[in-house]
Amino acid sequence: MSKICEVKLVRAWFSSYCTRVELALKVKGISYECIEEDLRNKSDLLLKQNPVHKKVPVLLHNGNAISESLIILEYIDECLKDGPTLLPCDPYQRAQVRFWANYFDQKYMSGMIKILVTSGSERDNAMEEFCEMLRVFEEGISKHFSTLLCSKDSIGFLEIVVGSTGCNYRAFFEAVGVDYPFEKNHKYFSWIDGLRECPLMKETLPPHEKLVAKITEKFNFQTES
Ligand SMILES: N[C@@H](CCC(=O)N[C@@H](CS)C(=O)NCC(=O)O)C(=O)O
Repeated sequence: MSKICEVKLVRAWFSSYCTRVELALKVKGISYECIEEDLRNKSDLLLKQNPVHKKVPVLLHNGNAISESLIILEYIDECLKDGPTLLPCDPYQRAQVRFWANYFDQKYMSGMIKILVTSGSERDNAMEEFCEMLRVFEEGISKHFSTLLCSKDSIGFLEIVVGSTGCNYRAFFEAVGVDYPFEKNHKYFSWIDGLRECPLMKETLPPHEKLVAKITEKFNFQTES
């Protein structure tokens, strides 16, 4: 980042897109200030700094606003050349990381929401689609990054994108009361469980119980009596 380094993050505590940005800033060793946003009553700051999507996260760097989590991660990586890099140096590896990060970004949350909002056979179908999506992801990353699924120590671009969202899976399934066939995506879930144990992930992910309550409230689940 440039010399006058003022970094602020407009965020919502439960947003995995915001967790991504916080993880990236921490990996790079950049200190930042959080501005918590109430998404039910959006602030003038958010509306002014992200007038197109009106969503968090927004990174404010010396007064310049950057939106969209994947773009923010690349911005952070490019601005601070010293220290660990988030994307690999090799262009082909970098392209693969971007490809699988995009795949996960486009498919994971929409697939998860389909499970949350359906029931009966529709939910069974949604879960099957989700399993298949994760199977393709698992196979793709095993092929391109042979050691990735066994490693939980280094955190780069893909671990940030996948871990920030994927590490919360228990909260989603607990809120909905879903009995998910974890054995079908065994490699993926053991990698995610390992990632969840990284100190940086642990301190940055939203608290489990608070997240379960938020998801339950958002999707209006009835507790079975
Ligand atoms: N593609 C965006 C997604 C960001 C996003 O969906 N943020 C949600 C919070 S998790 C939001 O601000 N929602 C407010 C709204 O939809 O009005 C990114 O990667 O940053």
